[in-house]
Amino acid sequence: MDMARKKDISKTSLPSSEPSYVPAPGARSPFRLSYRNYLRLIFALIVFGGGSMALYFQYAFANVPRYSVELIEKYPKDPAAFTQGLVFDPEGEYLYESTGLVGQSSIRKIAWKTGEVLVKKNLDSDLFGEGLTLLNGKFYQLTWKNDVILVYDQELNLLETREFNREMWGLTTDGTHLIISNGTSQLMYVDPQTMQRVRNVTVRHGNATARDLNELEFNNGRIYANRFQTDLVYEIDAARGQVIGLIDLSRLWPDKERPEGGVMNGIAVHRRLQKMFVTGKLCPFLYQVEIVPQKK
Ligand SMILES: [Ca+2]
Repeated sequence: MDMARKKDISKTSLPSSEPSYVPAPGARSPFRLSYRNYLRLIFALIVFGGGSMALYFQYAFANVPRYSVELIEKYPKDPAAFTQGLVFDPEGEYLYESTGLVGQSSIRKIAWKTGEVLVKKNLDSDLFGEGLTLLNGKFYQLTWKNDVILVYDQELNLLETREFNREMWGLTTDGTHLIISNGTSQLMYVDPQTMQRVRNVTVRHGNATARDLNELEFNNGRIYANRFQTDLVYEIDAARGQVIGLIDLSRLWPDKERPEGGVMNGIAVHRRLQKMFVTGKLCPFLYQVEIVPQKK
């Protein structure tokens, strides 16, 4: 992905690739077969067998629960922060944030109820900050295309710079591995000691791949992932790599109040409270939310 696309962060609607039964008005029914397609169907039935075809259509049209959010509380936050990573410490005492853009990238310790930035360390001017997580008492901060992962102590003193020759976007942890997104449907599981990839997981939505995975948050066997350029969060069963829910955050931050480039990005679960907090790039608030079924 080039810089031009990375910076093109205008808000878009839900992905158009999602399965749907509903044809456009006036559209020809997908179930009316031409003679040629009829022959293709017969051929497919012979080759794949009826059972496999049924399975194919089951996954092709798989649907998952859709959710919205109710706002519980909102807290002030630096509106100049181009949020790329967000995580609480285990007690939820402080919030930690990674911000991006060349020349503006930083790592921050924040008093989350007031938004006060208690510690801010700027990255070297050539580095573009990305995902952030806390594992075994160390913060890991990704860089987008700089081929390095920065490792800090709990006071955000830089301990070491590790080499990782991949494009990197979002980051979380299952308590063992670093889990890294790169804007595709792939999640890379990485050993934090060796920085070697242990495995890749392809995230699927029905039989399609769930693209554009960005900021991440692992909680109770699930990974929540912002979808790049949208206000949509995928809820992913981490063990199966399967999308099991779609959460729409768009109602939190009115369009007319957003600056250019303002889009939801940043998820942090407060473990003790078991509450989800979300924010956006250049967003003036941190939102505490409750996930609720989407109204029809
Ligand atoms: Ca996160």
